[in-house]
Amino acid sequence: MERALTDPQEFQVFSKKLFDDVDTDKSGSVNRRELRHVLNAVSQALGKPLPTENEIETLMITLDADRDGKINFQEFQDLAKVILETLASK
Ligand SMILES: [Ca+2]
Repeated sequence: MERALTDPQEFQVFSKKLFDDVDTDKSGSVNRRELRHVLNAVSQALGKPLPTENEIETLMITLDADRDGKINFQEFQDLAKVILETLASK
């Protein structure tokens, strides 16, 4: 998985797979419920406290560059990068 940090092609594969996993209703975008779900899973994997609703809201606003209330694949890649770096540095 660490290769995805340095290899853009590997990163594409990693982020696409993660996006598909997170987008459980296969709508093509990630809503707040799905975002909360993945953040909870990552927090649990790291043994950290679960994110608060405020933190989820803030992240949602930060990621949602086109302000349509959903995170599309383009927008999701920023989060995928953070998740990858976090898990890799564990
Ligand atoms: Ca969006």
